Amino acid sequence: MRTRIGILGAGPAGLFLALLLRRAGIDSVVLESRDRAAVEGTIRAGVLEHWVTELMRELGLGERLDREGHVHDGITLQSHRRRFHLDIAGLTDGRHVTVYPQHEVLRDLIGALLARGGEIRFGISGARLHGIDGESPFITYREAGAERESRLDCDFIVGADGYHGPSRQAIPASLRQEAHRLYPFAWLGILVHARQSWPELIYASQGEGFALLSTRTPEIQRLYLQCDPAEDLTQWPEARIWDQLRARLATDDGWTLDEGEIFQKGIIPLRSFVCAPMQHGRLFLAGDAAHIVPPTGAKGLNLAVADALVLSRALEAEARAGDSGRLQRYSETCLRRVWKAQRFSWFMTRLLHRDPAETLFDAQVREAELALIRDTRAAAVSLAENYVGLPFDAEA
Ligand code: RFL
Ligand code: PHB
Repeated sequence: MRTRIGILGAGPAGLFLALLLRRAGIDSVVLESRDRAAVEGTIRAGVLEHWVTELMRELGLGERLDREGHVHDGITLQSHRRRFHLDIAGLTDGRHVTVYPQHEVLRDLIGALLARGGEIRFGISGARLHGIDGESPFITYREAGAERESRLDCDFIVGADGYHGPSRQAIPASLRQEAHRLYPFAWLGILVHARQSWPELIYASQGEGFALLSTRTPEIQRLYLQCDPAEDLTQWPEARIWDQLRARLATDDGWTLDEGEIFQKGIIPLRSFVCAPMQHGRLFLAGDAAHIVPPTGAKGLNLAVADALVLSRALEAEARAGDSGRLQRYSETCLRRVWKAQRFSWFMTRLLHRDPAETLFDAQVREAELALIRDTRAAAVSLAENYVGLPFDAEA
């Protein structure tokens, strides 16, 4: 089989890219190891930056988003049993974020791509990248249930296969620089059948640490709490989860948390990671394959879309006018945004979590930082602009 762009991975990065290329009349094939139901059913991110929702509408993906997505003009921050509202729209000329789950975005993308004649091979295995240093790269893999290997020849390969995928390793280790940070805490995330307890997301830092109250639908809520990364779910019976959530979200004004049946739970490690460069020869990495942020800033999915947009523009310039300048600058262009998102995600994580080794001094500085955001316009604007999504560089 032959195509212009071979894309490994049908996550947000790979699918946004494939749809953007389709709009530009550039053929691609997406190879995905999981089946379609698994891709469309995995619970992950929830918050879309303002420009991502605009891009979705521009791509004809606005209908369900506008019907089922929840627009949030602000977020609530909490510590010492007191809450304050950060007026994101007021601080950013009317921009907002939308809570619309990642798996719904993926359902919309897959539906649109297939309806427009795009090609996705689900359930493939054993993908290997070849010839990225030369003119004729290709991917070998096995179709679901097939005995013989298949081969996808292409002009360029895009590694959009997430943090654990094989693409990044195809860049020689001697040419790859990897920056890591691990955190001494993880998140326990649950999905609950309950009504919304508060009109916006609450980021709380109280008692034994961080808690986040988010939503999915009017009947389903998403909550997270900081836990020890060495713990597993057996150490978190439901009573302990609710005790901790109640304690970390408690206020003095009579507010109560709407509780309900927990129907999904998991523990998520927190890490920061950047691989540079994000390209080598005819291979381009996009999304989590090249960078991971801790979820506190809600940036991971949005960064994956940003990479896809930059790469689609670069591939279009190359296809239309033979101009490969943007492709050559792809990594440099993306990494400028990536590092700003890394800084913000690290800042939010440090601000809101209790490090087990935290001293009284560290705790007081965190408290002062929160007070600064509450009381100072400059600090509030900085948080709001980063949370809602930074503008793109002109050249991107
Ligand atoms: P993905 O989504 O991991 O997709 C990669 C795809 O590649 C496939 N794959 C392979 N296919 C073929 N052959 C192989 N060898 C393959 N190996 C892997 C995988 O099956 C998969 O389908 O990466 P992508 O596209 O870069 O997208 C990244 C985002 O998914 C991720 O950054 C976000 O989910 C992070 N994140 C959040 N981001 C936000 O912007 N806002 C949020 O509110 C937010 N909340 C979150 C999050 C991530 C979380 N978890 C679970 C890590 C909340 C959580 C709890
Ligand atoms: C979510 O709703 O899953 C969510 C919201 C905000 C975050 C991370 C995750 O920062």
